[in-house]
Amino acid sequence: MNSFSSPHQANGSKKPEAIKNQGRLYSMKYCPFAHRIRLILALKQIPHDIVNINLRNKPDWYFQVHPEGKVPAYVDTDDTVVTDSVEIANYLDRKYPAPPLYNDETKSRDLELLDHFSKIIETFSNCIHNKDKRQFEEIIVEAMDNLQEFEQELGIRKTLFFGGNNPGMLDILMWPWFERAKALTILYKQRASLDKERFPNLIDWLDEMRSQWFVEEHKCSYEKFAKFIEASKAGNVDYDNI
Ligand SMILES: N[C@@H](CCC(=O)N[C@@H](CS)C(=O)NCC(=O)O)C(=O)O
Repeated sequence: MNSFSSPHQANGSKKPEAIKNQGRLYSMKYCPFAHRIRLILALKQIPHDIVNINLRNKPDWYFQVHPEGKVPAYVDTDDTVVTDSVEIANYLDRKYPAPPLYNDETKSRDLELLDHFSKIIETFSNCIHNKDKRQFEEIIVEAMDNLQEFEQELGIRKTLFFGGNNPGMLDILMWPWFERAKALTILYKQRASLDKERFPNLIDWLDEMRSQWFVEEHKCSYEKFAKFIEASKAGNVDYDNI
């Protein structure tokens, strides 16, 4: 069951049996943090199954896997449990080095940029949860300013991806938010897009990322993501039927 559409387990469900010689990702279909790990598992072709968790009605047994009941969590074949998407991503990269997702020259800058990207994640999350009370235009101006550094970095590296000729760790860890970004225009009923003059490198990057096989395989439509957010706010999210 490595389908990312496997039914979301709710309280009262029985914990699915582990499969021999396969790691397990605990996920939720629309979670961008879990999406990061699905991309890495796919790219590195790591044998695994996916168990989705109903985050509104978590199974009791899930708290033995992740004490806070969050996704993603990864349980390895030797029962090692790793939580937090960046930790899991680095764990998998160490254990399955092919293809490599960091290179020595850019690793420290990648980690710095990843840290700066958390500001964009925070802005996105505040927007979808209605915690940012500013006008949409004002939020977008700030987000674009924060993206400028990423545009410049691609210009300095002169490569299609932050990872070079192929997507690397930074590309993958940022992608889920770019794929969901247009959901904001549905939720706020206002248009926003990257300006061609200001963000030529990032626009090319988006096109290239979108056409990677492992990205296509795990595509999360922004329309469905917006529906998921609206249903979550209304308190009637049905994870398996959006
Ligand atoms: N820092 C964590 C964040 C994970 C996270 O916030 N996951 C959300 C779903 S997208 C979650 O599990 N929410 C349920 C909860 O907080 O109870 C990571 O990178 O894995």
